[in-house]
Amino acid sequence: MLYPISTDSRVVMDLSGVWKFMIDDEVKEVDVNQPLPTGEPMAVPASFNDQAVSAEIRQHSGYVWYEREFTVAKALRDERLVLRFGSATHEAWVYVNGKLVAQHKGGFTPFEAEINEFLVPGANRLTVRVSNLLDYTALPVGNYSEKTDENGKIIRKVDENFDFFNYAGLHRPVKIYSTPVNYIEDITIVPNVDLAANKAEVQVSVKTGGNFDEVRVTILDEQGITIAQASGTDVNAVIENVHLWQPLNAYLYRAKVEGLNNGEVEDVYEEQFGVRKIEVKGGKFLINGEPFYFKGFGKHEDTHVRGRGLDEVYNVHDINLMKAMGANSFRTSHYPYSEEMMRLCDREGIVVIDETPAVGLMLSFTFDVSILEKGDFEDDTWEKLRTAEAHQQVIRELIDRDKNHACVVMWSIANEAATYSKGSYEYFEPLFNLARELDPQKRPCTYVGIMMATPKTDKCTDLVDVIALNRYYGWYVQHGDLKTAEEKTREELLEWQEKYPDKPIMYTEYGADTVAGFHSALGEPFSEEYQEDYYRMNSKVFDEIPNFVGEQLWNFADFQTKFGIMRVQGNKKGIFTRAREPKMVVRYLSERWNGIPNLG
Ligand code: BDP
Repeated sequence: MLYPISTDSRVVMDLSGVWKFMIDDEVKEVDVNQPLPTGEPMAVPASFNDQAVSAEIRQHSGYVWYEREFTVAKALRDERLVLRFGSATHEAWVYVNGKLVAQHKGGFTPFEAEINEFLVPGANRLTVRVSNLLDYTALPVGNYSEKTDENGKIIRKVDENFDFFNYAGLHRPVKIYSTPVNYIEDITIVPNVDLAANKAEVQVSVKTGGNFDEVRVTILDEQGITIAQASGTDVNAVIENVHLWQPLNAYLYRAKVEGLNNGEVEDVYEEQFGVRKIEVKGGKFLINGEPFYFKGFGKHEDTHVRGRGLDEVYNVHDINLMKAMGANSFRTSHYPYSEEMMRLCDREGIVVIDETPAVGLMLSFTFDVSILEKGDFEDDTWEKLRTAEAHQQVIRELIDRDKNHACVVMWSIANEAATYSKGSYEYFEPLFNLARELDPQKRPCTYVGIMMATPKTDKCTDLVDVIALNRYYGWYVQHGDLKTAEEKTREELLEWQEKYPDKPIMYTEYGADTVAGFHSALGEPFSEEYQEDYYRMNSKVFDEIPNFVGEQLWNFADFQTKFGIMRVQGNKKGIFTRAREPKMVVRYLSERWNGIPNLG
């Protein structure tokens, strides 16, 4: 799916701004043919939860309504008009002038609908019903329950089966874009690099809607100079003396795609792309033929008041903080991030592990690995969960959306699923096959493994290209005892290395909750001293493991979670506060990371 941009043939209208909002009390039926009976303002894009100063809105589980008006200028009304949502979390029903035009489930991927036939001259009413419900069929996985109160009102409840607040609403821009009636529908770009010859063959495939006599593809460099041109919906363009996209040193070409009739250009779209080669070989993760070392983070889309809504100021700032620290990468834990962030990472040379919203696929839990090793552990996760269909859908939608991004070097199919349980291999094998089949660039695939999934207990490691581990030695286990934690860390990493000598190993999470400003002469847990000692201990062990290809810590910044006895206004494992103030450990990590080359 193409990102909406303005070109010589396309216009984009942004519907960001203040909409009307109300909670659906499910008592009185909402009539979509009438304006919503509410005056409550709600800014879009953003989560609805923290904007209103209302516990009822913040904690609401169920349905909410959004509404605004828009007008399409007369000059555009003969064009094809598409209403597009960057995302609606987690399910949306979209009405234009009372008619249902789109419905979409899955809170982190875009969807769109042609709306010409529903429009009237002057003001049009756009009404959206959004559900934030999650259950065992949805991703992320929520524990859902409902009851009826004494007035016959349904009270729904979603208990997050994951460790981040269930922010919801219209999180990403809502836009209307125009195209001519004959239009470019999709573009797929696959660069094949010949490193020795310093050239690339770029396959560009174009999907069109309507009819064109001719489709023309022009490859332009960063200066806008034409490098190659060819006609057809499947072209192969050769770039000699290719300028590679490198980590932290991005170079972006453009594929200008034109659809022509009778020699006239009707539609034009420009897709940026980087040329780079990703390989996993001999226990190394190679970018452009050189071993790459991941330095960076697991993150969240999470800021004050906006919640999970797009915030480009924070996106730019976060990437600048990363660069200042010598970091080069992050994982989109635990859901696809905004398209705007992906485009920024392409531009800035930030390397991204692109994760699906498959989190919470684990219905029972033990930190006692010995029970798992003995085979005594009974777990019916894979019998109870009904997420396979949603999982296939998010893989399809994520790869469809992000397939051309140079920044994406690997797909993460899930975070901390019960890959130690009976039935997990059968669940994941078809999903890995699907991702590998769908990705035109054939990127490596992984899932991010939970602590109890060890070299002895994990049943799915054969499926992954890279062993990605979330480990909390010294925090959730051996809490406060970094000496034993160090031994455990070393022991496990060596075991992985020995069992899978050809697979690269990386940490995708490790961290310690740290209250900013809390200090301890004895380096006690929760203090800034402990956080630093914890990271120093881990670094020491990483440097001993030959196939260790990267460290992405948990978390970039403190973030909001549901209420819980282990959470103090959220998760405090950030190395920055939620406001992006550095904790003490940032100095140590900056020094370390600035001293480790990205490649080589
Ligand atoms: C891991 C999860 C992550 C949590 C983190 C933690 O992947 O979402 O926030 O642990 O507990 O289990 O801090």
